[in-house]
Amino acid sequence: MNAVRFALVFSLLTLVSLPAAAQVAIERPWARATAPGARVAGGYMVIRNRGAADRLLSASSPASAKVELHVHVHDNGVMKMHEVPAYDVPAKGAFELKPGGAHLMFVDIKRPFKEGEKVPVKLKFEKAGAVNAEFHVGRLGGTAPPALRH
Ligand SMILES: [Cu+2]
Repeated sequence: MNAVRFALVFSLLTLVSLPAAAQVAIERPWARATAPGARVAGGYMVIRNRGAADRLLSASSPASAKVELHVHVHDNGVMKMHEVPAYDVPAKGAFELKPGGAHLMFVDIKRPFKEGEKVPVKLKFEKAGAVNAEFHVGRLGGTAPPALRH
């Protein structure tokens, strides 16, 4: 391979391996404190995307057996939540997780989430790859939303 071709191939490889993680930023990651005996906790954040469209494929945390991607849907006037395989994060846009909407569901938490603690979460994006975030545990709501009791 001559030098020009090598340079071309090398620059293409460099392009492909650019640190895509820099394209995705996690803003205000937080979780709700949990009531005694609770098995699940909700996590929220804004996924800011400066690059091409991406997808959040999965999440995991040492604080719970698993972390599911949930959305809320209206079902005959009743709010229900269910798991989805991924969240679509639009190009040069954002995807927001918030109470009453999309949220991370920490399932089978290993101990209660206490206000003021931080919960480490590893997020896996289709393009950006692994992104780590620390979820700050906020207040326990006056009453847990019914949707959290599943
Ligand atoms: Cu949920």
